[in-house]
Amino acid sequence: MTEDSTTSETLENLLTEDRRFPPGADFVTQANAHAELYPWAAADPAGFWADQARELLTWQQPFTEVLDWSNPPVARWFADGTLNACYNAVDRHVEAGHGDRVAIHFEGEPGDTRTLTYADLQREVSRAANALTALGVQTGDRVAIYLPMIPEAVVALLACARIGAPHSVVFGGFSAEALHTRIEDADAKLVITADGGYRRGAPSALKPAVDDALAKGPTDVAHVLVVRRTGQDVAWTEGRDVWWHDAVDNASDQHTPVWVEAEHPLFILYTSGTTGKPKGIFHTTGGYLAQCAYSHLNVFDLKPETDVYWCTADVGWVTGHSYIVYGPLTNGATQVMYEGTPDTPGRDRWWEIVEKYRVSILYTAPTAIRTCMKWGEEFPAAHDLSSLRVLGSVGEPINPEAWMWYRRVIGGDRTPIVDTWWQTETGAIMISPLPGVTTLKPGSAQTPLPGIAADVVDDEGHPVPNGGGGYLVLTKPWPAMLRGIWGDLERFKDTYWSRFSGIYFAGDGAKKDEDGDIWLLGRVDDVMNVSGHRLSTTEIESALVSHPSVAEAAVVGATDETTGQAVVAFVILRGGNEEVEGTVAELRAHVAKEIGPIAKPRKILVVQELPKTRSGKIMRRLLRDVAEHRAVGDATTLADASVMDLIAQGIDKPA
Ligand code: 6R9
Repeated sequence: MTEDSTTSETLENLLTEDRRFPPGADFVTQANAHAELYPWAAADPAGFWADQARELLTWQQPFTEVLDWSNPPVARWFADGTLNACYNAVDRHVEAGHGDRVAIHFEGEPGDTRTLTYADLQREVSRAANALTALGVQTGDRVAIYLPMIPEAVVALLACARIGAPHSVVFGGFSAEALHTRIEDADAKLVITADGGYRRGAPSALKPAVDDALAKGPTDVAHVLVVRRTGQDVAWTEGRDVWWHDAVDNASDQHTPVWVEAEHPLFILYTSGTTGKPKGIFHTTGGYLAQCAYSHLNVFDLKPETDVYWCTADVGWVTGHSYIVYGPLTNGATQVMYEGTPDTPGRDRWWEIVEKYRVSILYTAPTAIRTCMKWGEEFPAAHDLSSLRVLGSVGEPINPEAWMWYRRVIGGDRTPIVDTWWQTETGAIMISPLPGVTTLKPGSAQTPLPGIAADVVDDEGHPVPNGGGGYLVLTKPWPAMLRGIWGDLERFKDTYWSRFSGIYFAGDGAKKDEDGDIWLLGRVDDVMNVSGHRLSTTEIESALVSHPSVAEAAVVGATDETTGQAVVAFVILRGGNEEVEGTVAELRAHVAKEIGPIAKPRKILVVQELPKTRSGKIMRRLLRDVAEHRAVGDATTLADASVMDLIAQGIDKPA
């Protein structure tokens, strides 16, 4: 199925994984989810989703249509209903008498804290919505958001939703260049940023990247709204830049939400594809919100009155959108939000936070779990983690050993673990065990959620039998599905709907075990997954080639114990190929500047030639063998077979 030679080894390992964890009797009796959801949803998916949307959301005008799939692949869900996402996430909880419930326990990296109740949040989002309107943002206008993990990030997203202005959040780890292309692609009218945020014990600046991004070429941005977080000096453009505390704090805390149609765009979020140009995945309001709320409630077994939920993702990723902002708040949850890194000031910072707030549901990524494994058990062991009752994993396949460690060391051998598979494109969780229902298998996401139809197919698009491997596909539309790629309907069709006719191609390899449970095996395209962040090989290659000293570049994702994959680049330098002192460091910095520090190659090898087929295609499979220190696989289709020997000799030189 894939040209990745590690896949067969992974398959072998997973096939021998036979540990099982049935739900505990105590958990079952109190669980939100129950086994009957599966047959109910399968018998009448549309009716099932309509019930979820009615029960979990408040509609201004109730919908009468459920799904319109008459013009695939663009779905319309609940299309004649109207609602507001911010009203659902905030106001209605206050109206129901829960205004005093804590929405956010904020923990800054330096140790400062803030508590926002739902009533506080309602005042804040109302002020921010009024401020945005006063700055000329209208329903339908796009707003770019480039913020650290501070409460204003949540407020900013919700304020946009409140006035029906789709937000486009750009992760703070992206460069000015990346920010510029995203602002331009979405024609954003306004940017919300901060002077900076705290990371690894020091203030790290954000505003300069916005200034640089806007200096790169004309945009539609009329204003930049700046939150003061660190107090560091910032350059100021009079007339364009506005302090958040001037505009928002002085605005009225009364604001009527703008009711929008269910299919009104809620946000755009850029993600790496197989080409150099990031895709602006866009989501609409009603279906997205319904599936976020439904999945959050059932997958995490949320009890809004008693649970303290914590998702460690950044709002700059889809996990932050769906499982910090829209899912938990729509469900009226109390959550923890943490600004910084897990090892500041010490390697027990997360566990200190769990103990301090009595966190009961923790949602994080395998790369973080593996990092904690490496640091050692003494850090979590120093804290009381007995409040935890559900653990979640997202972003990449979780290997069984990390799963077992997570359960034993963090979950006290007691908590269910939900391994949740989904994507920016799917909007919400698609495949996951249900706690209290599913007998868990370490390393497997197992079962499509009730209401979701997924399968594993072969090259021809035929479902594989149990025990077989192939490509993961989604065979029926789902409420939170992307409605397209911003401004590029053709690319949307090409990327997801042309590989197999009429069904959604996810880009992941998967296998079905003897019980029909699904095991995810990683990407089958040119997308890498580094610490759960999606990066495109092509995008990094074009960044490298944009440097004057690089003639050619090939990038691969090499297996890495901690980060899942690591970026390894092979470059041919211009003019004689003499490796100039400092070139490698300069190239790494260049990639950071072009895309962002997260895309920096771990290793760059200067080579004389790249392995190519006679038709000129770079054989990345062979480069991956080299990067992973394996014997180089079948090289018979190479135009020049000696190339690989030369490259292999260079791999062990320090980068
Ligand atoms: C939510 C998110 C999506 C890609 C996806 C897949 C990988 C995510 C996973 C998983 C195995 C899981 N992925 N969850 N692989 N098991 N539980 O991460 O969205 O950033 O768009 O990445 O991440 O490869 O295709 P996104």
